[in-house]
Amino acid sequence: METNKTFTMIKPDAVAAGHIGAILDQIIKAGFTIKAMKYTYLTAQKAGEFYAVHQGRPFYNDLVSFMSSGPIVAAILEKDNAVADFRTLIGATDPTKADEGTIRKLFAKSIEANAVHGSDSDENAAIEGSFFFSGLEKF
Ligand code: RTP
Ligand code: MG
Repeated sequence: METNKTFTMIKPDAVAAGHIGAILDQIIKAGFTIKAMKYTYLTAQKAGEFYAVHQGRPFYNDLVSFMSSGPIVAAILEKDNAVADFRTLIGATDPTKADEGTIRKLFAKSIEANAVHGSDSDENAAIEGSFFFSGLEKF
């Protein structure tokens, strides 16, 4: 299991608000290397599969429609301690609880439209990266 990679999405709210460049800038300045990246779109079915772990939670249906409401940027990132360091960089799920200077504090609109996704474990980072990228696209 690799411990130096994580997976992220810039979510539809942040793409629509024109924050792709500013968010990538923060990610790179924090020491992450972009290993793979694409500008793409999740259908409701694909969003449902991606967030299947949350099926049954009260926010699941809204989350699926939000995540399929517009284009996203998906990327695999590399850094020592990538999963934990990236979650520190993005801040708490609820932007009102996120630390100053974090990506969600700066760019998130709400607990749902919270600008970015970050994997929560090395195992999920590998699963989520493979959801979007083939072996050929990962180097
Ligand atoms: P993510 O998976 O997107 O990186 O976010 P996270 O770990 O911080 O939060 P998680 O608990 O995994 O929730 C996934 C996403 O669902 C939306 N959410 N909405 N309305 C709500 O109470 C609520 N709670 C979560 C957010 O978009 C959250 O990032
Ligand atoms: Mg999560």
